[in-house]
Amino acid sequence: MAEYQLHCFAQSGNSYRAALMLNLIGADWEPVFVDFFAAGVQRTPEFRTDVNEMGEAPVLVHGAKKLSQSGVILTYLADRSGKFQPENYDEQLECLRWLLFDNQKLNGYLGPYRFLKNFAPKPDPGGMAFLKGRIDNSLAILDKRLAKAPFMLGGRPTIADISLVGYLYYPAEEFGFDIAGDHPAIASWLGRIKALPGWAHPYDLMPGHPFKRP
Ligand SMILES: N[C@@H](CCC(=O)N[C@@H](CS)C(=O)NCC(=O)O)C(=O)O
Repeated sequence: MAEYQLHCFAQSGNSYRAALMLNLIGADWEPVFVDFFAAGVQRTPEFRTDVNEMGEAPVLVHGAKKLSQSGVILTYLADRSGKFQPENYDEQLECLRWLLFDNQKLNGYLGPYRFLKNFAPKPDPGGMAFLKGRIDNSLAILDKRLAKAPFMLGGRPTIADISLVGYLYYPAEEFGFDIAGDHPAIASWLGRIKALPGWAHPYDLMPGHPFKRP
């Protein structure tokens, strides 16, 4: 058995943050498929009792430890490996600031938008327009920040970057707009992260691709 198990599925950008981090630090890990679409495993009482009371992927298992929330998983793996860590207290706070922004305002909207567009039967146009407005605003904030420095905290990548790329490598047609094409600083940054040893696309890293409609 590998040292780490990650409960995840290919379409989940939230899970991708953790899977990518495991790969970038060269961890010995294996995925555990969460059958999110066909079986809705994450909503079963068994999953909530045995895996994650919050009913979400990702979940990282490391021996007796079970961690959910990608920001917590990233922090744990950075602390253990000494890689992609914020370096001092000010950086820790700055990192946390971007993790929270990402979870609420960027991938927190981008994930549901892409889910509704691709996997839900009939998305409500008003709801989609609301989400798109929020996404555009957050992407502009990110693009402006990345125009100033190669990575979120400056000259080297940290878990803030690994969190923020959560949904950004999925194909443009899944969103119906081209994030990299419309945001030059984001595009260059995505290229820099893609060049890190161990980078892999979410569809190559986690089980469940291609998506089969249940
Ligand atoms: N803030 C959480 C978000 C996790 C999340 O929302 N995961 C989705 C899959 S991408 C999920 O499991 N949702 C549960 C459901 O819709 O039933 C994190 O970063 O880990």
